[in-house]
Parts: sequence; structure tokens; C-alpha cells
Amino acid sequence: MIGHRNLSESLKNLGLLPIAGNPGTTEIPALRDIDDYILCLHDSIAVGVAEGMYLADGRPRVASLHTMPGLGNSMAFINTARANGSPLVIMAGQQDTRHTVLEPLLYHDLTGMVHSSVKYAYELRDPHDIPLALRTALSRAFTPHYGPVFLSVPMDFMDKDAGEPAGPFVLPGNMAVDREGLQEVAEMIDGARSPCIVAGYENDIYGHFGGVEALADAIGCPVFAEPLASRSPCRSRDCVDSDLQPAAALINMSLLPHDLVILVGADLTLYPYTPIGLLPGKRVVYIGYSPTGRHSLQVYGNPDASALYLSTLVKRKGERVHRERVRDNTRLAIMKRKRESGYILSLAAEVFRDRPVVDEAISSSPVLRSTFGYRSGMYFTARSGQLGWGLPAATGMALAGRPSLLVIGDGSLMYTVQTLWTAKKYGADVKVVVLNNHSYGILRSFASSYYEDAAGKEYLKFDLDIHGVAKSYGIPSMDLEERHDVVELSRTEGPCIGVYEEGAGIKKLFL
Ligand SMILES: Cc1ncc(C[n+]2csc(CCOP(=O)(O)OP(=O)(O)O)c2C)c(N)n1
Repeated sequence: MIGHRNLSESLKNLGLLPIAGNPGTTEIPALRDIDDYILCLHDSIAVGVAEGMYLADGRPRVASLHTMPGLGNSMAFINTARANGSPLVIMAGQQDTRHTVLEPLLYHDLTGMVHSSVKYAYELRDPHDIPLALRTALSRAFTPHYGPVFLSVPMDFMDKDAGEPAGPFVLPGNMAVDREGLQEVAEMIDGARSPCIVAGYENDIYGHFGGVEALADAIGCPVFAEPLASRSPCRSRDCVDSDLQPAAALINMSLLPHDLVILVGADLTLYPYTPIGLLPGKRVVYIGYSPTGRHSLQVYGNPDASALYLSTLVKRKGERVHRERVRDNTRLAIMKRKRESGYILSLAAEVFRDRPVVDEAISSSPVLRSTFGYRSGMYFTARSGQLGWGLPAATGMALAGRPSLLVIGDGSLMYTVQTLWTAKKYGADVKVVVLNNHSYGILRSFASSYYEDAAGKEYLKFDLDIHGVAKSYGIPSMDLEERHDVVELSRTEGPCIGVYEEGAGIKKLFL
């Protein structure tokens, strides 16, 4: 079968259509038979949309990029997919192999460029590689710990015989439970005075089985969410007692009473630097698919399923205290008067309770996490610290059939704002709450804590006509003041933007 047909048939048979992409001359030969294509108006957006589609339903997804410039433009997104543990297949066209030695326009070493951000990078050496390279790429992406993979597809191979296309096959499983390793953890728990659990994003990737909750109940210990969790650490919002903050000094303080820390699918992400060691004198155990060697005992396997098994091995150490969440109307009224984001987020959490939320709220992320809470498959943010991910990811999610809510800062909205075109064109049911503080609020907060002379700089402020931007893409927008505005946002068909004017002033977010 000729190369371009083999590629499209293989993609179809492997369930990899539609693809999100931004095309160029080097991709046109490969795309001739593909109609199931979501056009994105910047290469990087295609990767974000593909990741959003994956996050919606866990199915493998493909982004198609335009050789060196497209791949270069997308590096931050590919690195975010790596940090997030998202198994995307990234493809890019490559120059005609018959003249690469002459270094023609657009030619570059693509696998070399992308190497440090993917699990597998391969440039096809022969047209017959197409089906097997795709299957290998998919297998590598979906072998825990998940992550993106890359294929470079030379344009001249598309017009050569490529043999039979790839057929469907079974992806590797992710249910490993290391019983011996967990027996060792159980013994450590037995010998500990006061253990605690830190739960993280991996549990949402590999499935919530109620393991974290069962383990916490069996031991009788608290559950902390890892710092800056990118996905829901637990199955239900009541499981997490509090979020850890991403600084060694703060983590040490929060975990002070505990002599044993059990990381379940979690990592201790740090920022900013604080001049102190992390958890000195404590024993730290890691259970999950991404061991780093930083902890004394590591048990490889499905973290939540492992926690469930571990819960059957341990003896109770204490009593688990379940906090009751109550709605504080007085606090809500104060936040409303001060124009704090917590007010509108409390309303949005109620009105949009059935939608997954994508968090690029930046300086309001802590309050978003506490108002929305974590529920399995319902909370997503970029683990890499990259801005511009939220809008493509939320749009991709909606395009894959899960209407989504994005909460985003006015600064962040601008990084990939042309995603609005894709959202409109393909009718994505994505609702956007923009928290408008006319500035890079978190940078002002950071500066006021550590570099006071920079806190008032003009280059941290701007005014944007967000309604004008929405209108230019044919997308309705509204100001958000009261509950009925949020309800109207939720009821408007297709993509829609609500703008909340935050009060001026610098928030205290850092030590
Ligand atoms: C791609 C990228 N560029 C720049 C930054 C640096 N940065 C981090 S937070 C931030 C400001 C975000 O502003 P906004 O979205 O308005 O949220 P706010 O801080 O005001 O809540 C910037 C510019 C980044 N993280 N990623």
C-alpha cells in the first residue's frame, strides 16, 4: 500500500483519528487521505488540544506539527505533556530524504530537538517503518509512566510502497501491584509513630480505586495533596485534608508531626527555593510509576491499586478526622465586596459542578483548588508551570465530548488566544472564566516578597479588551458580577467567555 494511504489507514485502525495539527509543505504529502483533522492556528495549540482530548477520555491522541518550526514552537507543550504524564503521539513532517545532505529549507535534526522531552523519538528510515513505528510509539507512550513520543515522517516516503498498514493491538496494562514491596511498606508503617499520606496526580492517570481513602482510613492518618497537583490526587474531594505548598520549608512545617511520609502517586514539587533540606530525618516511601531515587523505599506499580492492597496489610495507628465543609456566606460577602476571585469561583464551582475544570488561574489557583476541590477526572492543570496550556487543553476536552470549564488569568489567556478560532469552528462547549487583574499578578506578588524594587514595575501591568478579543473570534462574552451571570455563561451555547474584574492590589502568595 502506498505510504500516505498506509499512514491514514494505520492511524484509523489504531483509533488515532481525529488528529489535531497545523500543516506545512512537509506534511501535505502525508495528510492527503486524512479529513478527520482539527485545524489549530498555531502549532503548539495542536499539542494542547490533543492533550485535552486525551485527558477527556484517556484515549491515545495525535498532534501533527510542521517540521522544525512547528516542533520548535511546540516544545513547551511537549514538555508539559511529559511533566503531566500524558501519552501523546507527536508527528512532524521531515524534508525529502533525497536531499537532506544539502540541508534544504526547513531541514533540522528533529529527533535531536525533541529528545529530552519524549520517551521515544524516531525518524522513519524506510516507508515500511510506518505501521510498526506507530505501534512502537503508542506502546512506549502507554507503558507506565506515560509520556509523549515523537515520530518524524519524511515527505518522500509518502509516495513509496509501505506494505500493510498497522492493525489494532492491545496496549500494555497499568495494574501492576508489587505485593512484596508493599509488605515492606506495611512493616515500616507498623514501626512508625505517626505516618501520613501525600497523594498525587498519578492516581488520576492510572485510575482511582479508592485506595488512598482506604489506606488513610486503615492507618487512621491524614492525607495531603502533593504541592501543585496537576490532577485529582484522590477519588473524592473529602479525602484531601490540605494541599502542601511547593517550598521545602513549608512542606517541612506541614509534615512536622509525622515520622513516615507515604507518597502515593505523588511528587514533592518545589518552588521557590528555600535554604533548607526537604523532610530532614523523616522516612519517605514512594509508591507509583515514576520512581526517582530520591526516597529510601520505592515500590513500582499502580499507586492507588497498590494503596488499596496496602490497606489490607496495615494496623490502625490513630483516628482519621473527617472535616465537614460548610458554606461561609459571610466570607463570601466579604470576598464579593473586595472583588476577590474566591467570590466568583465559589459561584462557578456550584454552577459548573458537572464539568471538569482546567486551572490556569495562576495567582487564584490556590483558592480555585479549595473552592472546587478535587474529584477524579475533574481537575486539570499544567504540571510544568507553562502558561498558554489551559485554553487548548480545555478546548480539546470539549472537542472530545466533555464540556469543560477553564478558569484563566488575563495574562495567560493571551498566550494561545487563537485557540478561540478552533473552539468556534468545531463548536467546542468550553466556558471560560477570565480573572481580570490587568497584570501579571503572581509576578507582582513574587517581586513584593523577594525583590521589592520590582513589584511596581510597569512591565508587569497591562489592559486588554477581552470582550473585543472574544468578538473578533465571533464568541459571545459577558461580565460576571452575580450568580445569574455565571448561570447565563453556563447556558450560552458553544464557547463563551465571562470576565470577572478582580480588585486591584498585590496578593500575599509567597513566604
Ligand atoms: C510560557 C510562559 N511564559 C511566561 C511565564 C512566566 N509567568 C508565570 S506566571 C505569569 C503571569 C500570569 O499572569 P495571569 O495569567 O494574568 O495570572 P495572575 O498572575 O495575574 O493571576 C507569567 C508571565 C510562564 N510561566 N510561562
